[in-house]
Amino acid sequence: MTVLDSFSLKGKTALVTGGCYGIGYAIGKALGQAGATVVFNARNPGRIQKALSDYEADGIRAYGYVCDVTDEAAVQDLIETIRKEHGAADILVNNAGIIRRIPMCEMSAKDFREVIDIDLNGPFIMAKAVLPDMIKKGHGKIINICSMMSELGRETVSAYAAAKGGLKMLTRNIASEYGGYGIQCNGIGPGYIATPQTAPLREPQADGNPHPFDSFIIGKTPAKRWGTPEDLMGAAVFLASDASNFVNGQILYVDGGILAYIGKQP
Ligand code: NAP
Ligand code: GCO
Repeated sequence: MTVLDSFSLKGKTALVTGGCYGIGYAIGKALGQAGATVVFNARNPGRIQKALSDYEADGIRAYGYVCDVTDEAAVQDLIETIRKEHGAADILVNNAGIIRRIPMCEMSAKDFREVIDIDLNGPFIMAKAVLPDMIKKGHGKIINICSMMSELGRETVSAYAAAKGGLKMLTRNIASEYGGYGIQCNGIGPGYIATPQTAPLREPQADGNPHPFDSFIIGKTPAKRWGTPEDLMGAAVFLASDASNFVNGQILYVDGGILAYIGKQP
């Protein structure tokens, strides 16, 4: 086997949560291109149908299911369906997530709980559902999509940062608790990526000037650009494949250098 063979996902079943568009779609496409059978879930049936057409157009064999990652019974049904129809998931990518940008003192506990539920409880529920099959098989890959906010705070994203910080530690704990079963759990920490989730931060102003946050991020990123979902594809294939069998509990930041850079003197 050559080192390139170790990146192959042929014969593997990969489950990507929130795999309809954005980062999840790019990761699903990458795992499919590497040979995996791609299964994905989301809440919106119309978006799932659109994504199935997109995967087909991209030459990827994919299967989509309506399932909310916070609904434990629905998740158990999903995992059983995948096991029956495609074989137990070998790879889980916990990608599904939301954000609420509200100053903390104005944020309701309901809003805070909803973000924590989807962004942290959801990955727990999904990982707990796939681990028994991975333990039986003696191998498995769990990839949690973390964030700059796993390491940094900023105004208005208290719930999201708390969730993504927790997700970093959930990643390390799964790695610690199940590494002995041939299972690796790692994270990908994207920088600022151009997707629907960050569209409000990039919309040009009424006078045609760039959004101040757009300019801020480009200034804070050594690469001097926003990332694209495609920038994450290689990291996803690496962490989903045998090439990373001795990598466990790590967060791989794909951020154009933001976390390394203090920023330019004004
Ligand atoms: P996005 O464009 O908002 O897409 C989110 C996806 O998650 C959608 O497919 C959505 O579909 C699904 N989803 C949301 N809640 C769900 C639930 N309860 N159950 C199942 N699916 C659910 O987000 P994105 O920018 O691609 O980000 C994807 C992940 O990367 C998120 O975890 C995000 O926090 C993280 N991230 C993003 C960036 C960035 O700059 N964009 C950077 C770092 C990390 P439905 O609404 O149909 O369910
Ligand atoms: C924000 C952004 C970020 C990105 C991402 C950065 O409002 O600051 O949405 O949180 O989504 O998580 O890594």
